[in-house]
Amino acid sequence: MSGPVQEVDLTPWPEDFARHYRERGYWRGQSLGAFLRERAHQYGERIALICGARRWTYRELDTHADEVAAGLQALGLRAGDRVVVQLPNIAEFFVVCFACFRLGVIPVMALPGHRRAEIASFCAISGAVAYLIAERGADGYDYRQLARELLAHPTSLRHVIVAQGDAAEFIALDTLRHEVRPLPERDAGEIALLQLSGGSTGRPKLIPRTHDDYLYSVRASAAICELGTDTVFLAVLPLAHNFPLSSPGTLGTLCAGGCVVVAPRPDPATAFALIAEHAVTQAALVPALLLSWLDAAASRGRDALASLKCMQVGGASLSPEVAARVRPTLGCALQQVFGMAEGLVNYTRSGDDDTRILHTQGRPISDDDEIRVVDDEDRDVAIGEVGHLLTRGPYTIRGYYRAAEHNARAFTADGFYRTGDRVRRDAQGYIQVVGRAKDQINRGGEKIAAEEVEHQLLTHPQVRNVALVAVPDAFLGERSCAFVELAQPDAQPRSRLALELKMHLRERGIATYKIPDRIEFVDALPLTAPGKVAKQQLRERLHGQAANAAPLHRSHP
Ligand code: OOB
Repeated sequence: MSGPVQEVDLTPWPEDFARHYRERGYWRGQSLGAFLRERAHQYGERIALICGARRWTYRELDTHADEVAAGLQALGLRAGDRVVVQLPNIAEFFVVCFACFRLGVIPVMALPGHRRAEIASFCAISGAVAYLIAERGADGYDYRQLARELLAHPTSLRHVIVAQGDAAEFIALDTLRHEVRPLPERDAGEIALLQLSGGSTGRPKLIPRTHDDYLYSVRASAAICELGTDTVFLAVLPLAHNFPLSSPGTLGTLCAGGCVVVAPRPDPATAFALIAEHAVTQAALVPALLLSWLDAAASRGRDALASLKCMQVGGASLSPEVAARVRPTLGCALQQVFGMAEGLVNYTRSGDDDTRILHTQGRPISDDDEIRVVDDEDRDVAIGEVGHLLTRGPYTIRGYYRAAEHNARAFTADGFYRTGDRVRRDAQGYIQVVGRAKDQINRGGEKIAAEEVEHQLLTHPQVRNVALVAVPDAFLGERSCAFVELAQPDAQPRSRLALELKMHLRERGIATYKIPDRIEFVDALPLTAPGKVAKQQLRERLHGQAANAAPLHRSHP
């Protein structure tokens, strides 16, 4: 009989797998801190980062990271401590992350859109001792206010550090630049960072990525994407997200000796100006953003984009029709990227024919990425058949951070991660994503765990039951619709109630992108035999309306 399951930070790879990954040269025992040091020796005076008017060489970035590591140490931070990092797209993001990597402090990669509910969860799960913010986001949001709200309740947080702008009562990052002292080298098998899972359950999940596994995915991605010292990568998506960070993203660019240009905002006006000014060669976008760039290039012309060589698109489904517009409209190649913060990343390759590039989401990074496509009973389906994607490999986690109960469901007994994606795979290993089994909404690449929003809505006294489902949307791919069963259906006008429910969610401090785009009131939610809400029926209801050209994208009311 087994006792209660033990919570662990890092579920290790079995020893025979670990040995194999080392023998194959995937895991090289280098930490992310040592990686930057090595690049600084190699590329010292080359420009590593451009952010606004600032340009930092590899050597400067390396030194800044050392100084801040010393400052964080002086503040009392120690190896193994967790720090929630929530920064807009600014160069300090890299300084802070590399400072943490050098100290062995573990950054939790929060996104700028997260609000009190999410940040409080990340703190509670990780026991973070510090929260690192900027005064304001690109949208003007004041993160110091969020910090104050967090500190108003019991919390593990001891420090709030402000990396840019007015620190008010908190610690300004600039005051933390200390004289550099040598630090012990980190063990590359340790957790380097905690990524966030898109999730499908009520509680967010943190993803422990080790130095060894993360760096392998970065190095291999940079090679597959053919990055080099001539690469100029424009970072438009939130810097902390796994796609622009590591696939191959900013870290891949630094790995290759290229230059990272940080875009404060992703809109075409901002991005096109930066592309022209810095002769950008690559960028990574989600499909919704690609659409807005395509429309802008089609109407304004693409003169500003002459330097672009390759546009990477991933994070959500890209339709072949939109994919086909990339070369004629932007004048560069398209590379599809299908990845996940848990690990596995797939790329189409530059030599692939158009059918592959337009219609598939590529094939895995590694020969040792094991892929299974299975039916509901975990039996392998034939090549070309649709099934659930399971994966295991040298940079895919074996378990979430401190989530033993969930891990038992999210992984098979032999360590395959259940991605929740429905795919088909061809004889050459190319994967096409056809849908999703997990209870998640992919809103333009931003992932919403349905259960999380449902739990929040259920805290409103008028909500008896609720189900959040995806509504097809021409721009974002999907938006969210909450079907709500009321406790007292006639208590107040529904239009007012819909507004009140959205307000309620805002007050509970959830990220704006998670607030339902639309709310539908129903007398009773349809149930399946075991008494679960029949979400498929609700989705079909919405699809039926879409076919009738109802304006589904409009927030309701
Ligand atoms: C990336 O990472 P996450 O963790 O935000 O989301 C992963 C999920 C996948 O399981 C899949 O459901 C969806 O996002 N997804 C795609 C896709 N790329 C990701 N669905 C359809 N087509 C694609 N190309 O989104 C991510 C991480 C690293 C690289 C790229 C994307």
